[in-house]
Amino acid sequence: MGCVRVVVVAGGIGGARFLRGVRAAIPDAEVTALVNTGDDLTVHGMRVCPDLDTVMYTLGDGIDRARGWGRDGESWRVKDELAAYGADPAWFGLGDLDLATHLIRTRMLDAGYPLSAVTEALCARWRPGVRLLPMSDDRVETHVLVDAEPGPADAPRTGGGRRAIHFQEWWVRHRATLPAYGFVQVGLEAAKPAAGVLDALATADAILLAPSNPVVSIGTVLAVPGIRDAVRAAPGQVVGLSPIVAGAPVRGMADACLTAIGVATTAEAVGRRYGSRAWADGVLDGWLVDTADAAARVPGVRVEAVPLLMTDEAATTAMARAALTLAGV
Ligand code: FO1
Repeated sequence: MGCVRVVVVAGGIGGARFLRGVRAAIPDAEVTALVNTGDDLTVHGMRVCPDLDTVMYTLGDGIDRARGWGRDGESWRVKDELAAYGADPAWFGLGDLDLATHLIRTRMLDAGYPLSAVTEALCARWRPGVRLLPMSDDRVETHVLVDAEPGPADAPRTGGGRRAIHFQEWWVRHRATLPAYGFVQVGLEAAKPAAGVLDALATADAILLAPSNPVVSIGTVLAVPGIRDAVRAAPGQVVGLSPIVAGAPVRGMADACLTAIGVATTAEAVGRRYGSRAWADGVLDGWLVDTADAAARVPGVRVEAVPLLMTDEAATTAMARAALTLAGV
């Protein structure tokens, strides 16, 4: 048998850290990261792909480890100049070094290159050691349904009703504190899996769902027409890792996202949301939970409990190894 092929479905910061563990756990394998692009947005005329960039910078050792996103050694002079002009949005900060990535990406997209080709070109510099694939070369943007006029909870609701704001505005400007009534992936129906995605899934010896946001990251990737079916039909085992430990997200605000879709913030509820591959629409064969959640049960899915806190690279490598073992690789 040739070298082992592993596909990791991932979002941003948690997914990037997990991918470092996968790369260390199985260094001779061909690892493909299938990355969420629903967080992408256009700011100051440039296309920004937060999850692709977070994975690329993390694996390419260019990430700011404290922030988890953006470049190390970053400066914010252009951001401050834009603010001095009163240029919106002021709430989404682009660092001076990070700007180079968005300028290159925007120029290539404008020249007609698909996002997968742009990502490959950027990775020629960063050399992440895994293949990065956007979930789609088509634009898909996650928007969040919130109250039309957010204000004090007891404020009289005038017309009531709801409006959709871009995920990044909800996440960064409002820190996910606005009650969310659901998510809309704009452009999803017309989106196709990016070049190479279906082939990677069809030839994978194992597919791992990284401990990323199960709603707006993993959920968005699986919602691209054709991807969920390709995962369900894949010859390799499918193993997910819970992003929820002891009832709380390991990082980020996945709990606000789960609440918005009526799913409890528990390892068991998220596993059941993904569902068993033996059942309608389910995708899982195995579900890795933290030792704190060892009582979790997911019908039709093998559940195993191991430490899931990515405290350092050794811990992350160990959990990646556990996931690969559960996937039979
Ligand atoms: N997160 C913030 O909290 N504030 C920001 O100003 C911000 C800017 C930003 C720019 C580029 C980028 O790749 C990521 C950025 N992020 C910022 C993080 C981003 O919102 C998240 O990484 C994901 O979109 C959520 O997983």
